Amino acid sequence: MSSPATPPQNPPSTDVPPTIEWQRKPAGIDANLRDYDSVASTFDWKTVEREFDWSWTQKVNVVHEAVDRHAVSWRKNKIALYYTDDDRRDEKYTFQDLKILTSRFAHVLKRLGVKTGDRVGVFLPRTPELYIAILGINRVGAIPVPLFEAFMEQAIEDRLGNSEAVVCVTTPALKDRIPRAKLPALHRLILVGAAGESADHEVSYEQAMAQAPDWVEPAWLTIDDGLIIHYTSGSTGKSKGALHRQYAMVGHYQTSKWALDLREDDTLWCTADPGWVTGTSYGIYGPWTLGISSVVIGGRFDPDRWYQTIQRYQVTMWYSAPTAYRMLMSAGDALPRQYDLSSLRHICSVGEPLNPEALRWVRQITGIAPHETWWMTETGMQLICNYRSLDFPIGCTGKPFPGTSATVVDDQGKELPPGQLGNLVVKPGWPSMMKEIWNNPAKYQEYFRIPGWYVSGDTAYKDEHGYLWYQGRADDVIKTAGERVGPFEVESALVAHPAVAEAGVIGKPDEVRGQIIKAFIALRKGHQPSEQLKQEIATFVKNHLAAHAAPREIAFVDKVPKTRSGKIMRRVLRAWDLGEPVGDISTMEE
Ligand code: 6R9
Repeated sequence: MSSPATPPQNPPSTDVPPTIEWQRKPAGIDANLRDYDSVASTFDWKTVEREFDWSWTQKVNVVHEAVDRHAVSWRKNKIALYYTDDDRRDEKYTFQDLKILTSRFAHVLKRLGVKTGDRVGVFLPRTPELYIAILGINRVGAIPVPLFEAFMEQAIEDRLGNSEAVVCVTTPALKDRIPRAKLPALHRLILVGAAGESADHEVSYEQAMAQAPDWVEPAWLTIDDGLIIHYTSGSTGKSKGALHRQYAMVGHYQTSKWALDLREDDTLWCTADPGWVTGTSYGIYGPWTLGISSVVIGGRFDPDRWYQTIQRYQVTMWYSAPTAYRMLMSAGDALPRQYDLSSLRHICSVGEPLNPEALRWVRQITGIAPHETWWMTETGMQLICNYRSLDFPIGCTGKPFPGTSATVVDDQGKELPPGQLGNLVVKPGWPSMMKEIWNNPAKYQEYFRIPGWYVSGDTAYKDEHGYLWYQGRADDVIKTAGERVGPFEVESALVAHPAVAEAGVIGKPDEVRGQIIKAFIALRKGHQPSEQLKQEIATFVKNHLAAHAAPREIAFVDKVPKTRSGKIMRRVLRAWDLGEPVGDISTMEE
């Protein structure tokens, strides 16, 4: 591989180059993780296991650790979840409330015959019912399959079909996107907010919950049993289901403690939707196994509401994504000044690299520098982070979480010296590592193609102080507004449009969204390029796959460049986009 675009940076004490700024830890810091270096050299995950009741009862279920044990402790009346949609709903749920509601929901599932190990789809807007459903599914030992609210029919069919979900929890507004005729395993829908009687094979959530008892004992599992499946995208093929096991809670718990630095009196606002892994690892399992209060807001992104949320709930720990920080930044400096943001004591960022400009801006308006956390759907938990108790060079991704070992290697697995760009890899065996790719052992094996390592698909280098610097993806996976999109899924949706003969999709760099989706399209005979057709094609993808997966830019081309074996040469598309020379195209067809 070539050398990195940005050279590694120098130490803080000597020869600080003008381009690098060190973020100093706050004076008198009292972080949960006090001394990174000494902890990182001695830490043993076994010590964390002791924080869970199952370590001595041998009876495992995340709902016991995240809800039930708090409901019989002094945390019984502590607020677990604050919820508002600023419109119709404004609610609070204690740990005791969650115990009752997730018990009732577990009962509803049991009555429908849902058993340990079954998969249950959760296709809901961000409401309390989404959280209750996920933990209710966990209570019966079944495996939740969250489906992002914006998904359309094709995306739903792929995910519910692959997981062979037996039940799906949804709403009357969303249910038409579930193609039941194509999903033979799916025998019931549970509808939240259905008015009146439900149709055949449909159960009213409200009616069923009203008749259910307040206590259902969790199904007792082992640490290797399923916790959740999150579907995610690769550069080839359809989305794949990363199955996590119950033991992942050990990783969620400890990273919430040391990277998010959560404490008893914190109020966490993790802005991610549980349709994505951040919304469950750090919106459910991490904070609640720790017994922390969490804020959730429904509805669309709106800068005013976001600041309002911090002020109203006195949010102390804010976990969000670079695109959100950049969108707030583009809404201007005057707006945040109208709010009291002084409750904040820690901020973290995830999903894409946080550019120094956005970091500095957040620091300027809140007084706190966002700390990077790097991880993936497949890793289940944060693996490379900046920590409150550690200085860090602005722009770096951070250091490996204690007890894990992320590093940079060449294609043979040899560790590279500082400054050399290579594959970002992790030594397998951290607690939240995915257990399998659902129904696809071959895909799972691909992650371990460099012997001895989990291969992330990202490229990075290490500097001489041990900080890792994310540099990009080694494959064609797109991150747009923090959401991971596989080009193949978008291309498949595009070619389903009657005017499209061939399509190739890339991520194009974008100042706010990190990347946007750009499609190169060759039209079928008889179709003429036009702005109107571009609109029509983009809308088609929006309606079939998801709004965030629709191309924001379309270019019409005579032919989409392919290798002789028919693989789309996205490298050539990227060069076309930048107006750069295409390089070696000797493998191109004709
Ligand atoms: C949690 C999540 C994973 C990919 C990952 C990388 C990118 C995530 C990042 C980051 C730079 C960070 N990514 N965190 N890149 N800095 N702090 O985002 O999971 O949706 O599976 O995406 O996101 O490219 O490989 P997921």
